[in-house]
Amino acid sequence: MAEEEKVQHGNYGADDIQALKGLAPVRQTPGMYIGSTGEGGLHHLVYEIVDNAVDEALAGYCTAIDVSILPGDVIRVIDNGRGIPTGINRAEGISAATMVFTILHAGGKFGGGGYKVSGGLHGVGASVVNALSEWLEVEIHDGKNVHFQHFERGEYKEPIKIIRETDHTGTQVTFKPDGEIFHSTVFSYETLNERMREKAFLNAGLKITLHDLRDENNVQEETMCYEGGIREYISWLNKKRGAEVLHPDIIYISGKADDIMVEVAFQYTTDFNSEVFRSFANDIHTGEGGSHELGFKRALSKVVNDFAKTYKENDKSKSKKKPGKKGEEEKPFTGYSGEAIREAINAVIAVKLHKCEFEGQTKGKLGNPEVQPAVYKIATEQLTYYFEEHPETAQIIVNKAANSQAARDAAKKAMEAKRKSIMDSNGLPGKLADCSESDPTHTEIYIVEGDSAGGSAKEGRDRRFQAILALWGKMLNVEKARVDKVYNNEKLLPVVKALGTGIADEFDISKLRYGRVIIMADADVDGLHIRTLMLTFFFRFMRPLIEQGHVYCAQPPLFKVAKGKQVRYAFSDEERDTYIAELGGDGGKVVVQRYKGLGEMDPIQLWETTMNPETRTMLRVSVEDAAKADEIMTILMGDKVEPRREFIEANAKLAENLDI
Ligand code: TTJ
Repeated sequence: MAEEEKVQHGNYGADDIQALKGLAPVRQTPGMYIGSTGEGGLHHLVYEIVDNAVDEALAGYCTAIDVSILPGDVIRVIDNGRGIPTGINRAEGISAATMVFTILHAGGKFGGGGYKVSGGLHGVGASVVNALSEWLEVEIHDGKNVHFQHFERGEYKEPIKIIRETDHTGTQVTFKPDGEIFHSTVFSYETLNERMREKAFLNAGLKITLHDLRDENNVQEETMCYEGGIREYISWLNKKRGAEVLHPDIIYISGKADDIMVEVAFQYTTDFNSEVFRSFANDIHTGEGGSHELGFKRALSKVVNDFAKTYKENDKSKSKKKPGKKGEEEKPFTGYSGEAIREAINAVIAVKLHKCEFEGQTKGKLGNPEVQPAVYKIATEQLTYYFEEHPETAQIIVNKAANSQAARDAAKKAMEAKRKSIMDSNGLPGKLADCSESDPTHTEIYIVEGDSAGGSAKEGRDRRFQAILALWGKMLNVEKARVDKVYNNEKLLPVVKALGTGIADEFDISKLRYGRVIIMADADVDGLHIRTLMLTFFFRFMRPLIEQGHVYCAQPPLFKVAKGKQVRYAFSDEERDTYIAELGGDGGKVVVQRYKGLGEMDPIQLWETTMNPETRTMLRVSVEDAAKADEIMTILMGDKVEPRREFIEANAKLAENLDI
């Protein structure tokens, strides 16, 4: 390979070879470093380079970053910082700049201290971009000379060299993503624009210019610079959403605790029923929230409730002077719920810390536990001060919390009444074909999607101990559902009624009417979708059912392989091929039927293959399985677009079939 070639040329020392070797794994499994080789990964290359320049800005030495998409979808990033150091690194024996582009994780080695945004989410750096580029060129202006180096797929033939003189400082990196690695190498101006704007908001005063120079007849460019930082982000977001504001001032909090830098800006809108939090850690969007969001939410609840309490006390002491009605003893104020307090808020939270830990399915959740108390401390102190200084705004926010709470209490009451009437009627759902036995240690219920499969199951079952519940209608999007919605959903309500346990706080396993709850869905993507929905529902509203091992997935066969009267059912492609060989061994015609759905099986086949306890195989659902389903559901159905996009990119095939 190329590396060995270079050894033969004898141009480099052993150190260089080591450095080159370091990047081979990046090209082998790019997804591990940049998430994917789809559009997300492609654009990630730009962010990775820009982040290095942003770090220089955070260090206080760079004021402007210029990003261009050049013809041929080549990217150029220029900053006006100090320039990457070009001197020889003693440990490695090569230029520090060369190291930045050829050694994994080399970024953090120099210029330590201060906060860094580079090497963030995927923990990679410029070397990864270099490895995944057909070519990359760096020009470093150090105030005297321009240093230049050219790389191809992460490798170099010549060391860094001086090519001319200069009187300014800065770094310029130009690269062309490798078409051998990426599905497409075409950049989206909108995607880059969005991300660069976010960067500009998060780094107040930093000037970022984006140019699209690919088509000289259609040049696009925008300079983004926000002196107000995340405050301006709030007003920009409100404008974009077309949201009206509840109070004129944007509340801004900033400070540093435990070496964590915290900034929060927020404003309430008149968009009730909404709650918008946008959080970032070291400029990385944390779509799943985390410890910084929690810290702020707790602080907000505390301060709003403290003020609400003093307002109430003041009111009381005033009204005491008037003669009060007898028997109208007021209940002590116990505080508004966090949800009520946050209703209609629009908030941006940005923290900067030395080492971020990201968690969750899409690594979109800040894990560092020390961040929560730091944010809480800064936010309670400053919010209290702000409310004292701005009593009109404080009053508006507290009143809004009171109204939100009242609306929620009323909704809850209405829901409670509705739930009572449903549960008291005690009737079983119409679509339930119940079994004759009633001892739950023997009974099982099949939850089947669709009437035709339900029909076959009803006919094929052993009606003594097997009940069938056919589901129909539109499934509720459980992600957005609250408890009250479940009781109103035509698809889930029959399940709740048939199982008899109730849900959520009222779940009572001792009322379970069937020992086994079996989800029977087609072996295709639609079936997968339904299974995911059902498991998510059980996970959220009836978790002990899963924890105690009551939930199963039926395993219907994929193929029927028959020759004359001999029949085999296959549950995988391999099994099918084995049976074809087995039955076809002594000649004769083997017929293979692929089951597209449960409905294609006659009742006897369904009994034999999927429902007969003697012959069937079933998968017992673990809490982990259900949690996985829940996470997938959150991503697919949730409000958060970014994780969904990443998930869809990572599971492009599945998502395509899921039709989302
Ligand atoms: C490191 O500490 C000593 C002074 O220079 C610091 C540094 O590396 N600065 C720096 C890096 N400025 N700009 C970069 C940079 C810019 C781009 C566009 C790409 C890369 C990989 C680094």
